[in-house]
Amino acid sequence: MEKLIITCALTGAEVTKLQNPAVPYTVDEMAASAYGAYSAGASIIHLHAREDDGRPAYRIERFAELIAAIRMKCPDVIIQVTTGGALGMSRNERLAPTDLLPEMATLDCGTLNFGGDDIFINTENDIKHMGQVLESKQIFKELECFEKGHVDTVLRLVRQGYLHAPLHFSFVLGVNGGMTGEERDFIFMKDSLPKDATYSVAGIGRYEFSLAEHSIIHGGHVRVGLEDNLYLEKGVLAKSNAELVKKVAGMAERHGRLIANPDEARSILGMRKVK
Ligand code: KMH
Ligand code: ZN
Repeated sequence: MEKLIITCALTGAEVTKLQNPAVPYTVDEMAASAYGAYSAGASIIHLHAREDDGRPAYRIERFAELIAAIRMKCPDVIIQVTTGGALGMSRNERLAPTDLLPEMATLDCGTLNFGGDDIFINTENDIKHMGQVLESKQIFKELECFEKGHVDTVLRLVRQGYLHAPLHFSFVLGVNGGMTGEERDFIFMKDSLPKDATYSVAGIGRYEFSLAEHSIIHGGHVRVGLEDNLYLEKGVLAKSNAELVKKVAGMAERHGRLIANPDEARSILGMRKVK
């Protein structure tokens, strides 16, 4: 089996320090959290920006500061910027960090309810436009799919010539409004992919570690982090992103799966160039 690529989603846009004081906001907090995750085995950092008070940010200056601070501490880590941003951001706001030409970025592949009155909007034209922006800038895409219809959309857009290989998917399962994160959901998603595609799994909330284990066993990759889940175990808040990564690294060891370093991750995913 390939080595395991662990992604750490440091902070996202929705969780707060009121829910868990370890959620990083400031540039220093983000860099320290990235370093902890990287030292524990993460080779990809999934990056959202926050202002110091925790508000989601899309300012290119803030992303530039964050990337520089993370690079200082983790020179070879793969930085994956979000283009999902936060609910309510426009297409151009969400694309802002791609002007920094990061090595990797997410592409969200369908609309879904996001709890209460919230909707995470990704129209077909959004996906086509944002996908073409990433490809034209040679930024490696991670295709975020919250349910099976999103996978089908990607495969259709590939057939129609709007999106191109390499196809690397992220199944984000367990969002209220998307697909749940039971084992059968994961199997259905992974069995729907073409043979040469790669995938990582991000379980939201209580699904984080059960899905990580299924993916480790089946040869997929794993995303964990405070963006997705605030708890180390039921009723116990995680003290850091590093703690969540360490838990997955321990699981991988028990299953005999080695952990990929960033360059190994680049090669497994077929990333075009090492920056
Ligand atoms: N904050 C969510 C609405 C991504 O990073 O690409 C979207 C999100 C997806 O987190
Ligand atoms: Zn995200």
